[in-house]
Parts: sequence; structure tokens; C-alpha cells
Amino acid sequence: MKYEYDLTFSPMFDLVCIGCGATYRSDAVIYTCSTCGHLLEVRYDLANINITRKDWLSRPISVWRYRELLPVAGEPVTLQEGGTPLYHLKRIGEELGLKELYAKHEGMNPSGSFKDRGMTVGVSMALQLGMKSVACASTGNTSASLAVYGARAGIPVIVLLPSGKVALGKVAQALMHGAKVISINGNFDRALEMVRDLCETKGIYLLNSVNPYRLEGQKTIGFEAIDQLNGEVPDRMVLPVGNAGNISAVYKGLLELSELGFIDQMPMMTGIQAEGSQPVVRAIRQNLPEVIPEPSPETIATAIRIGAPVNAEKVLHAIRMSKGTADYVTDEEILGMQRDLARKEGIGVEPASAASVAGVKKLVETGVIDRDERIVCVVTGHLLKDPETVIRQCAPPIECDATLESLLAALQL
Ligand code: AN7
Repeated sequence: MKYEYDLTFSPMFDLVCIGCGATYRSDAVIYTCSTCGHLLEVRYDLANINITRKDWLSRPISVWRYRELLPVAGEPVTLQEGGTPLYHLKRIGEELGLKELYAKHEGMNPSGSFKDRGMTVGVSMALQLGMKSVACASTGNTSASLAVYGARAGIPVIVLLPSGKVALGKVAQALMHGAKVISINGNFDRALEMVRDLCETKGIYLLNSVNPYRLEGQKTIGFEAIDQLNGEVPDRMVLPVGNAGNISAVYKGLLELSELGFIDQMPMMTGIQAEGSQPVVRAIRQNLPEVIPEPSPETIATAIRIGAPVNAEKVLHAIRMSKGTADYVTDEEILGMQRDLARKEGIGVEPASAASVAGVKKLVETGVIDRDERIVCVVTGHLLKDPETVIRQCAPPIECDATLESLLAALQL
């Protein structure tokens, strides 16, 4: 089934400050409120949107199935992102006593991570707003995805990476797709500050998750999961958290479905961080009004090695309003679940992605998760993103002479 784009489609929305409610025009190039500095979000005129679930279901499953709830006019910059598989985790679920444990494999997107959902929308908006170049800071996947979509759009891309802390596959993608790749002698949080200054000074379009349009694309993970469960809303959605853009985006999207009357219940939004990088977990556990940044985040899951989450304000709201929770897992738990997913389910994900399922295991064992729950874990990136961490965990291939005798000896047969 091929998606037919309605070239005359023009969405109606405003950019609204989540702090003071100030409203900005949809053609403004702005990332945070110029009055109070808080984050912005896209708000549609939901009462006047004419769409039914049946209309959506008649289109191929992809980000663009839901275009009435996306900000892009006309034809988008696309590589057919979304429509990722929702797998039933039968063996791992059985071990944990969970009948309905699912993984939405976002590693099956064009560049191998969920970021493509955001970038198809974000880069389309960059063109729509007349921007000539785009940039981001990244722990890796955002840079790979932006490089891919910048190439597709035919515009120059600048990415800032924390030196020595980005998985090999992600750097390879950013380089091969033609981005200008800058390695910053500092961590991700510093790289983000720098790229924000750069974009402001030079009129470059910023595509980190502070950009409200990018999050619009990412919210479609939740839409698809519900469609794939035949309209049933999961009791809980579990996501790894770094900048907290994705979990906030999924929550926002589901609220919109609820306002449209398409669903009558919200999943408990559950965020999982790494032990050495858990500012959101602390804020939730200690019931703090805001997230206190972690100055030196550290974890093997470099994708979520982020101490000052940009979307802190949004994630606390999403978790609290949905009666969800946040918890951390150790690097050992992350790697153990990466192996379990690979070997028991045939699902290859990168370490940060395994954190969501490792988090479910912990929350089941500590009695927070009820075994009757229907749970969707978002596994965010593909195994091949970080081949070095894979190789370090596995025994090397067995060397063997090119004879049957040696082969049988090597196999101990
Ligand atoms: C595989 O690429 O922040 O909580 O710069 O790559 O929305 O930040 C990546 C984040 C989870 C966390 N899983 O998502 C980047 C970057 C994977 C990721 C996250 C990331 P957010």
C-alpha cells in the first residue's frame, strides 16, 4: 500500500508555551518562549479536525498515516519511516510472569532509530520555514538521523558530538550521509548548549528535541502501538529516557487521541534511565518540582548519557499525570537484557533500548508492575548502532582451518 500525499493539505495549529500559555504563529522560527523561557508545544484545533480512526486505518501504517495531527503542509521529506513492528515478547514475558509484554522495535526505521520519526517532520518543517541549513548536538542517533534526512532534503547538516562517547555505527552514518561532524571536547549537555548558541547566532535551524516539531513526529509511536493492538490502549508504556523528548511526545500524542475521543484511557508512562545518569528518576522519587541536572552522567548506554534533560518539565508532567513512574537500571542489567532480547527473542537492540525492558524486569520484581498489565516497551535503536559494545560482550569467533576435520573439532562434534 503506497501513501498518497495530499499536496494541498495544510494543518491548523499554534505554538503554545507550556509555562505561561503565550501563543506564537505557526510560521515563527522559535524553540522556547520569548517571554518566560519555557518549552513550547504544537497545539491543534482538535474540535475542528475531521478525521476518524477508520480513515487512518485505511492508510499504510507509518508516521504519515496520522498527518492530520502533524504540522507539515504539502509533501514531506520522507524515507517511509514508522510502521515498525510490535513484537510479543513471549519468552521474556513468560519468565517474568507477564502475558502481554510487547516491544515496539524502533530500530527498524530507515536510519535504525526512532529519531527518524522526528526528523521526517523536523526537516520538512525546516524547508517549510525557508531554513537553509540544520544542526543538532547528539549522543549519536539524532546526528545519524539528521544526516540522513538532510541528505534527503538536499540541505547542509552540522552535528556536534561528545568526543569519544558516540557509538561507532552512529558516527559512521553521520559521516557517510555527508554531515559536517564536529567532535566536542565535552559531554552531550555542553554540546547542546553550544549548538543552541550556534543556531541562534547563525540562523541555522535547530533540530534537537527542544524543537517542538520534531516531537510531533515521535508521538506517532504511541498511535501505531494502539493501532497494532487493534485499538486497545496498553496499561503501561515504558521508554528509555535521555533528554526525555520521546516519552513526553508519546504522552502528548495519546492525550490528543483522548481529546478526539479515540481512546478512553491513558497508559502509565514509565521512564527508565541508567544508574549513572538518572536525574529524572531522582526528581520523581523525591517528588521534586523540577529535575536537578547531573553534572557528570556516565553509562555504557551512551545514547542516554545525558545529565540535563531538555524536556525535564514535560516529562515530570507526563509521568505524574499518567500515574506512571521512573526507575533506573544498572549497566549490567542493561547488557543482560540486551543479550536476552537478542538470544531469547531474536530482537537486536542497542544498550539504551534494552534499558526499557530491563526496567520492566526490575519493576515486576519489586512489585511495582502488576502481572496482569498489558505493557509496550519502546526499544529505540538497532543492535548494529553500537557493534563495539556487542563484540566486547561476546566470545570471539572460533578460528578453524579450512578442512572438515578442523570444523568438526571446532564444533566439538
Ligand atoms: C537509542 O541522539 O539524545 O529521552 O542525541 O538514541 O527522547 O532523549 C538519543 C536518545 C533512547 C533517549 N534510546 O530518548 C541523541 C539522543 C536511544 C537514543 C534515547 C536516545 P530521549
